[in-house]
Amino acid sequence: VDKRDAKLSMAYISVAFIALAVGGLMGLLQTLVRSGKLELPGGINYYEILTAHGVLLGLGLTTYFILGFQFAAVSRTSGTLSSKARLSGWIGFIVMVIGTIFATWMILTNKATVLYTFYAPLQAHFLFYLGLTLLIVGSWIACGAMIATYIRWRKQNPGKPSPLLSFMVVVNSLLWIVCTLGVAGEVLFQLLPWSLGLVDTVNVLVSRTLFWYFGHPLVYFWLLPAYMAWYVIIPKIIGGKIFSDSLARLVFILFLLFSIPVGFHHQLTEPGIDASWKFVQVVLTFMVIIPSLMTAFSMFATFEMFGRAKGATGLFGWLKKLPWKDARFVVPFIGMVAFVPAGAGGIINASNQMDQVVHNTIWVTGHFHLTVATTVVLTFFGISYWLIPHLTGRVFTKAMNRLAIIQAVCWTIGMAFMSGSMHLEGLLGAPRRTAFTTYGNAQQALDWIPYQVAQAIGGSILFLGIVLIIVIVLNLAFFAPKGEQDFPVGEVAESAEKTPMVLENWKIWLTILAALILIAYTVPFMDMIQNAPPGSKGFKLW
Ligand code: HAS
Repeated sequence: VDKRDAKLSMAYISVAFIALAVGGLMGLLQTLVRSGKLELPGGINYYEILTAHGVLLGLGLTTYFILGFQFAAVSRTSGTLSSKARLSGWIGFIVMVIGTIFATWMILTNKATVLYTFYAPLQAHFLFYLGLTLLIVGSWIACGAMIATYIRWRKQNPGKPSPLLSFMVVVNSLLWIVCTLGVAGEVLFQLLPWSLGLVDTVNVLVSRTLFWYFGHPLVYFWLLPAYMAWYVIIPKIIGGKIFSDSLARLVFILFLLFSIPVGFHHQLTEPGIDASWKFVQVVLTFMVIIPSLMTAFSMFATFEMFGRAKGATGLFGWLKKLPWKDARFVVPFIGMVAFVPAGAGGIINASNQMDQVVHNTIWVTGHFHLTVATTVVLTFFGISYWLIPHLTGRVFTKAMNRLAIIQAVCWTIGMAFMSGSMHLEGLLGAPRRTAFTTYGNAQQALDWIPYQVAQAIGGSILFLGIVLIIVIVLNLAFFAPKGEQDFPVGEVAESAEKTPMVLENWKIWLTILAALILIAYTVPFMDMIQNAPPGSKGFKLW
């Protein structure tokens, strides 16, 4: 990666790790408070730190890391950014940082204690919403710069399939732009005017629906960069080949199509949405599971092909041939393994009847600590181990490699305790998002306490994991020996079929995407506006 692009990429990644350090500390405090082992000093309230934890990690760490990684990926595979694209990258970054400062300031002063899902009826100070708007606008500018670099490559190489990693970045950027339109609409037309006192009421159902139109694809915006690493980077690290370029592209296109029109699966218990529309979106949710199953297949194929080429025999002999001492492989691999139960949990959530049991219980919190906080985050750590030294002109030493494996083991044990007990406690009916209470010593609530203590133990082990990753990142950024660290990009296996160009025909995919969104949302949205509660004003949006 060109040095100037490396600086840009590092700027984003640095903010991501600052968000991890602060957000992680909030997480530790939270598990201790919830288990009844700690009372927060100075009148700080539990929901304030819960909001800080969710926003800094769910929206801050992820978005900054992803954009930093994607800039490096585009620069590495589609060529050095043009000066205009790089400038846009920096403008996007500055706008995002200003937005993040506003939002964090409001949260830390208890003026935006609205949780990371921030939809109505909880209301925040308008500066919080302004901050979020800037965060989104900044990210659009950044994504625009990446897409422009891809377009330049395609113009220079007519008729050829683009580099796989750049293609994937474009899909994820498009997914992000289309899904953030929903939350931008919610913030601009509902939350900002409401927080400024320009309107008295807002339609809560519309607010929640616009949020979840964004909120579900958001989780795939987190997941796809991890998949980029699994498909393109991991094969090179292990010394193997990408199983199929076409399959990888098809998987990404399926995510683009099916990750957006599914927000209702977060609203299955929501009154005001007709059951038949929920059914339609649940069917689409099951469609979005398919590309993950294809990914599992593809990963197994890559590993098996590699192992057999190295002479492995028997059903699972190839497992022994994988580089178990290389943190760049092992850490994301643990993430992959975690995604097996995590994905199964997602399928449970998506099933209407079973969701009635787990919805709004701490099971859901357990689900997303396995998906985003284990699968995705461990893969991001695995990426950092080669990306940061690559960008800073240093090397990932053997000592750091050892520490990275210890870090991952620590993370896995901590998360097993924390997320495992969250799942079990959820099945016993414990609600999510509540501070410590025994509900007047009700027996059911007393039965939850051992699980909450287990969560606190897991949370403390995880915090040790955060300290270790910060030590490693600081080492890679400032102290590791100078040298050259490779940015690994895999090659496609000779046996793979030629990539059909239709996979890069954006007109087709964006048209289908628009049609799916319109089918899934138009009628229910009209219902929500027509049936708006009495007292609603204007376009009945508020
Ligand atoms: Fe989810 C709630 C359904 C995936 C994140 N989810 C959430 C929330 C978050 C979140 C943050 O339908 C909470 C939102 C809130 O605050 O309210 N989720 C799904 C489904 C999937 C899914 C169907 N979720 C994710 C991912 C996330 C994420 C990914 C973050 C990155 N989720 C739901 C639903 C709810 C929900 C409902 C709402 C619940 C409610 O009531 O509120 C699917 O995409 C999952 C498919 C995945 C698989 C796994 C494939 C396995 C692979 C690994 C291969 C392993 C290898 C190595 C090769 C089918 C690819 C193995 C080696 C060995 C040796 C074993």
